[in-house]
Amino acid sequence: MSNDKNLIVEGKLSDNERLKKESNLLRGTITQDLADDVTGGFTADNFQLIRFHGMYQQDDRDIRAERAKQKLEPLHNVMLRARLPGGMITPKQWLEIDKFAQDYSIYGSIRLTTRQTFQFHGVLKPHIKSMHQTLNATGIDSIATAGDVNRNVLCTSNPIESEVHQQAWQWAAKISEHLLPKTNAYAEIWLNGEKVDSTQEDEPILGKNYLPRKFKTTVVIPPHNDVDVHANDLNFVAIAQDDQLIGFNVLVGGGLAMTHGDKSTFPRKADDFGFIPLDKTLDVAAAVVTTQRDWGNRVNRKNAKTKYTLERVGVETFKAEVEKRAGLTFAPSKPYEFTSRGDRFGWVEGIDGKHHLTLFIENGRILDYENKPLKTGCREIAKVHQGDFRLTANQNLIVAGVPTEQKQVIEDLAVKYGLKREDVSKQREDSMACVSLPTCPLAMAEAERYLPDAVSEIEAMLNKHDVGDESIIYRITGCPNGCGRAMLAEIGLVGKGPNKYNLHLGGNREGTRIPRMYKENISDVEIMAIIDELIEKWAKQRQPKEAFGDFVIRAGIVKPVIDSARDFYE
Ligand code: SRM
Ligand code: SF4
Repeated sequence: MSNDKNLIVEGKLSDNERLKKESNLLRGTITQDLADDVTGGFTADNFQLIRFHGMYQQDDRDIRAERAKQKLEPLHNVMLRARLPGGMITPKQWLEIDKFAQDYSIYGSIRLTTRQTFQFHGVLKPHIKSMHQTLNATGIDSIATAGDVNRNVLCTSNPIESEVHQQAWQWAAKISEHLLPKTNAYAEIWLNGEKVDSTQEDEPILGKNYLPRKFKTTVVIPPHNDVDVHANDLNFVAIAQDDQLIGFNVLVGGGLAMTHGDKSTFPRKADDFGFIPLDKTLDVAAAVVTTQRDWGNRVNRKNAKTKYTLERVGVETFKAEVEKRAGLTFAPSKPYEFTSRGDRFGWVEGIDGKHHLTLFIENGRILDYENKPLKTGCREIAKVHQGDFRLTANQNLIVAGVPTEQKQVIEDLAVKYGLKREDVSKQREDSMACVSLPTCPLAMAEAERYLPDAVSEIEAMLNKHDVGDESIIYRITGCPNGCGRAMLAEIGLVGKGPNKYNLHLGGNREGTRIPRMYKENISDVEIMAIIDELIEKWAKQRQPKEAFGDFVIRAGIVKPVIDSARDFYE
């Protein structure tokens, strides 16, 4: 690195840079691959390029070895991730996605994600185009939900302060649109759109080589931090006065992923840049994205996210560049506080007199289970519901905007189909896992399939130690990429190998402290023994209302992570 202030990393560019550059603005040869029915997969660069269109090629890892034995190629299929800014979806749209999942996906499920959208897993090549066309016909797309672009923009699912929510949600949608790729590739390939000469196209914000790495944005309404701002590159913290949005505090450079054994990678909290008025929102969004576009590391993808750019060039240098590009000076941040992250389950009444029902969906997996036909239940609700649905960043579902006269109808359906249950503990509601096996190619250990039993064990421990009415933010991710956001949990498990996890402790309930590694590479049995002992200590020695994550710090069981770039591996 020889340039001033290390603004640009010099060296051989990563291969992803070549493929983006040669992709003809994300077209590649996807159309040819689609027509090739000899393989169920996508070849060479297209394997990566379909991500920019919201799809990942996968195969079921449970049956991979068996198919190899039979000399069959893996059962290639795609996972699709939709773009739903702020997680908003109408009942009509729900009915369409339900039908598609039922008729054309291997697993039949609708999987709600930690970023307020849904995924179809297991769509075979012959159905991919019709999937996009079905979605498009209902007003949904999957543009830029993966790849080196700005992803689905999150927004607090807060149906109570509905006026501010409505305004914040509109900003989430506007930011999402503003930062989308402008290439016509998606329409041409999937929707039979008219062909456009790509040399005549421009990508004024993302650039023709797109971003160095994925980029994530939220709009958050304090005091709820349900979107987990510190997992995101760019956050707009809503500041309201007299129930009207007046502007945002801007936080930049959060992110949770790391690589086992590589200390140049680490989770990092976002930095506070200051306050901006509403009319500067899109300019600031573009300025942060273009600064990261120009300064982000295009040599080493492991150090390419905004969080590493800030560490390399310095927060003040990055911020000054954003000010220059956006044509403003950040004002000091307005005061705000995060006090919670979880969703508010059950019914709440909004200021508009409408009712909102938050349903707990374990692992976000909507499927018809024995005794719990969740998918049918959602379908039946969608058939009569007059408001909309909101997907939460905790993989749950809100039936929003229910008029008083319809409340009982929705309630009865939710109870009938096992969507609203009395037997879900607070602990279960506060627990989360990423997808992991069998579909995730990067999974090292179970997460989604392990979570239900893992939570039952914690519930039993809480009861045993007489703190059964308490809960702990407990999250499991199948590898250090952190999709289940374990790096913002009070207890976080990070997959290391089959039935082996690193155990992290000491995050807080508000999601503003990164948990530190307490034990490395241990089994579920060892983990449960440790947690049992710690819960006992907490139950006996805690101060009034002291949360588990705060207790383990105060009791000196782990040292708090304060400045993760420097002290995470201490
Ligand atoms: Fe993620 C990759 C699932 C939220 C960090 N993530 C993946 C892939 C696509 C695996 C792959 O690259 O082939 C996983 C697909 C599994 C499957 O079968 O569905 C996957 N990520 C998920 C979801 C579905 C987890 C869930 O259980 O809900 C979430 C979808 C979000 C969405 O709708 O857009 C999901 N991923 C996250 C989050 C949490 C968040 O954003 O709030 C993170 C950590 C925050 C962050 O980005 O720092 C996250 N996912 C990653 C990474 C590491 C990125 C990095 O900085 O290095 C990867 C791997 C990569 O990009 O190389 C990854
Ligand atoms: Fe897959 Fe790892 Fe993300 Fe889990 S954390 S979904 S195992 S990439």
